Amino acid sequence: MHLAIVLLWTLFILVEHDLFPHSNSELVTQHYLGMTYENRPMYYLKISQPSNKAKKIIWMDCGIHAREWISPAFCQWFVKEILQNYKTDPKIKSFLQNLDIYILPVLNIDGYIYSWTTERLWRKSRSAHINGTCFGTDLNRNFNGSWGSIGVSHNCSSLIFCGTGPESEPETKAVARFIEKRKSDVLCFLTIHSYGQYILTPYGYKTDLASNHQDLKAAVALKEKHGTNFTVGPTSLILYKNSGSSRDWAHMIGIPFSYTFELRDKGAYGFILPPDQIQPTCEETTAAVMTIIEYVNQK
Ligand code: ING
Ligand code: ZN
Repeated sequence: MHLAIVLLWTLFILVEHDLFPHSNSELVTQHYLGMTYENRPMYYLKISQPSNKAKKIIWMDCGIHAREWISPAFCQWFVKEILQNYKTDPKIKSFLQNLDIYILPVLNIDGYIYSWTTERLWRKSRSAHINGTCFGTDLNRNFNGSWGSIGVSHNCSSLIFCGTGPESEPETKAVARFIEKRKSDVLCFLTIHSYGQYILTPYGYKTDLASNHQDLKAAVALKEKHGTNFTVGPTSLILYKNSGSSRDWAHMIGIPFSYTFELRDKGAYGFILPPDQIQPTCEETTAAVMTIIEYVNQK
């Protein structure tokens, strides 16, 4: 139940500092994105400083995989950090003049709830297939980027089942439709997973490098916090190939910067990250994401 602790604590901090969206409506607003398979509404948070200037968009989603509990915890932590510091931190102040940040705290809500109530290590969504004999699509294999070609399964009992077609799942479709509509304004697409301690760049489905591949200062900023080592590189070269990931898809439709984070740890505890690592993980990841935002803002 350790995530309950951090969630309650985050709520507590929000209340204590009077940081709930309603009281920060000049900075954070909540918007409807779509419905999950089990008919739960998906909401994203828009962090935006009012201005007449046209702004670019940073997208960040957490919790596309149910069991990766540190990921949704991080998205919430990140919003808290912005709210606590945007009035005083010159770096945040400055990038909020050019950028809006859109955050989806839990993409796979059905799977996330299932991992709390029924099966801690559930990964996929909860859609029913073949007359309800098997459940769940790997939403990070369901995007329309070389869909179904490599590093996937077409068998719905597999952990990496890619669905019955590109964007066959409502959660995938909701995110894809939203990004497509704004794609000329989206500067950077971030998607947060665990575990492994990587920052992964496109592509996953082929070994070609993204046109803008470069070493990121983000891993340096991350390590400065608590000494944690992260490896940076293209998925297909440093891990294994996969297709239909949101990161590849985002870059393929023309979004200049697209990264997958794999947060702590490297396998000692894996998905069951101990409570005492929640805060340091959120702190170091905040440093890395802030560095990426500054970097893409200067490009
Ligand atoms: N990893 C991601 C996954 O969808 C990934 C990203 C893809 C890593 C391919 C390595 C290779 O599998 C996790 N942990 O979900
Ligand atoms: Zn994952």
